[in-house]
Amino acid sequence: LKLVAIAATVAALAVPSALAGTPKLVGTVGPGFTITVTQNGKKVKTLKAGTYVITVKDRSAFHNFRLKGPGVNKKTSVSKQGTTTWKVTLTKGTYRYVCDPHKTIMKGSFKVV
Ligand SMILES: [Cu+2]
Repeated sequence: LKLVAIAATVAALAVPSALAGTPKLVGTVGPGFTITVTQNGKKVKTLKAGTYVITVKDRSAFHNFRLKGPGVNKKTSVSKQGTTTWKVTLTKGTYRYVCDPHKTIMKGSFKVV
């Protein structure tokens, strides 16, 4: 039992350590009609090209979060809530994030340089 517990601990640590040093972003949608992408609590306007870990917080059962741009088109489910983590490689260009059902009002973008 002790060995199992140690193995489980090692497995749990393996994923975060592999991503250590990777810049973090947070995408949040809902519970109201809001959608944001932040880094260290500030709205993202420009980023350097590279690999990022984005934690997506989908806080509504009638919104979703989609990130779309060069090489990336990922989304959460409209009907589900929860937190998801994506590892994305961002290259030069414009990335847009939207809530698909309300994309005319729930949208934003940032540039990767
Ligand atoms: Cu929406």
